[in-house]
Amino acid sequence: MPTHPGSIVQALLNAADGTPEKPALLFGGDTWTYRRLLDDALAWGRGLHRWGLRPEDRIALFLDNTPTFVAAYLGTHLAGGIAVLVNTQYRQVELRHILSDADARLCLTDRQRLPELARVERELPALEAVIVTGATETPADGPDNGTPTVPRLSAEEVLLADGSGDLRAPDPEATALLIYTSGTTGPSKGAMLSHRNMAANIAAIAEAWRWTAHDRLLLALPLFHVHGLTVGINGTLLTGATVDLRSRFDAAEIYATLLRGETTMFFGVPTMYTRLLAEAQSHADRPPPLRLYVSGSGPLSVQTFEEFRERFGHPILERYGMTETLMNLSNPYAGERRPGTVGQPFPGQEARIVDVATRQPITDERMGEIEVRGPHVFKGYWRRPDATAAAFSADGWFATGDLGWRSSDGYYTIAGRARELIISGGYNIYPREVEEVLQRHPAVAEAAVLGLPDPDYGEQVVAAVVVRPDVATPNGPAALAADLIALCRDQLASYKKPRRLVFVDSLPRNALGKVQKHVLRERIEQGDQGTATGRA
Ligand code: MCA
Ligand code: AMP
Repeated sequence: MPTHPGSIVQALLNAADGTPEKPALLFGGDTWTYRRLLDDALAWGRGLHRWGLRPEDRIALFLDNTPTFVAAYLGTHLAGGIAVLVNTQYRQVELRHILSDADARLCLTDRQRLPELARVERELPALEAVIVTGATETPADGPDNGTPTVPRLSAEEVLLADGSGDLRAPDPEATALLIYTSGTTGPSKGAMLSHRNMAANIAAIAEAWRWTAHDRLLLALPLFHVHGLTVGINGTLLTGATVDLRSRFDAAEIYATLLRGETTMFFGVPTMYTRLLAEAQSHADRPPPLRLYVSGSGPLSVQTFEEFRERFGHPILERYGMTETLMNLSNPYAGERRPGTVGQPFPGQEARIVDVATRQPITDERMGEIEVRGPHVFKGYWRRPDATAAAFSADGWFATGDLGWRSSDGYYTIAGRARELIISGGYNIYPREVEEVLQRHPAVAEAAVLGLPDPDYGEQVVAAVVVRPDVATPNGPAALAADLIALCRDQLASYKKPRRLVFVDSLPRNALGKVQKHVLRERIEQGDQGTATGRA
């Protein structure tokens, strides 16, 4: 089992001690050496402690990729707190649920996100203050532009607070992160990841991918999900390497950086690779070889793998992870990277395939559900002992909900999902959540949401809607479709909105009354649905 320092904060302390002047983080033309990053993290830790953050208090991080995000994440841990990661696209429905379920006492956000938070703050009794980055003045930014119900603090106020505070590397068993992940039933649940989970997983990854202090990772993944944060940032800090962090993915900008030749590693979701391939078409030059390109968060098609190998001269290393378990399986660094597969367990971690009904292990080449076990697997769901118990077997195997098989030479293939889940550009969308919002509209009798293939995002959200016969829709179906899509955008993260909306007379149901999505899918694909209207 790979050795690890017990927490990412301890890794930072080690790197700042050993190589204080080495660049840890590059962002917007500025450099954070390990010493500077540690100073910033300590300033956040002291400021939060001074404010009154107690061990295990939750602070929501609702902001874009910035050095402030990284320093506040580490500072939260130095102060003993738990960081709650919040996707910056989240809107009312997600924010209300996550911040109230987590009982977050603090939320760190930026000016751009503040109005969305203001819409729900009255419904968050545990929220005591909002820390706003990058702002010195405080205009009226409360609900409806009125007076805020929750006090605003500028980041400067927090950081300049004269705090001393008892800062130290956290207990490895303490919860470090709370990340909300949805299920097919019930509201989304907070997955509790400990410091040890993160440190053990990244040590295994670093060993498998031969990540060293000489690496420079180009990172354009959002930090509010585990791919960007617990692989990209944690790996850099563990190995004492450098990360070139971008606020967002822009194919032209990434391509230009790759051409400069300073990058040694790039991590992305499949959509980023198809966009880099498209970008390559307008360039005569190819980037010099990188040590490693990695893809994950959704299936990488064999076609993209092959095209990338041809044009960039590199077989992308595909790996498989999950919020609850961090990274599970990986194609080999040195051996064959087999397209369409996600490889084998990381060092010190286990995986197996079980029969979906009996939960007993089955033989190679047979399809079942993937289960995993090891130091990387989370502690459980926040305040949901029932859901935690249901997810684990008596001897500690975690059921992933992903279907697949293992080849006789040990490569795992993911073939489907036991739960309803759409993965669009690496973001997860649970149909139920979108269906619930659509059903709130007075003209909707019922709605069913499913994922159909999309050349850019892998899958796209499609909704089938049955209109109530007794409600007039005077402006016609196109206007209603636009209204419904607007409703989803108002309530939910924009990437969850239906890209296509079709009106149907009824939803196909089985004898038990359950919607038969496979039948609906076939009908929509064959185009034999009545009026296919809205597109977004
Ligand atoms: C943005 N939009 C999307 C998506 N992203 N729609 C569908 N699917 C998406 N993934 C919408 C926006 O809401 C917006 O809509 C419009 O597209 C343009 O937004 P823009 O920011 O320009 O988006 P983009 O350039 O198309 O973004 C594509 C992207 C991004 C760069 C691939 O989606 C992304 O960064 N994905 C990475 C997600 C990730 O890190 N996943 C890891 C989760 P409008 O204009 O209408 O508002 S961790 C995980 O899954 C596990 C554990 C693992 O194994 O890693
Ligand atoms: P999340 O709930 O955001 O943690 O997403 C985890 C899910 O993403 C997994 O359960 C898989 O369904 C999917 N996933 C992650 N990596 C891959 C991959 N390489 N291939 C296929 N699916 C993947």
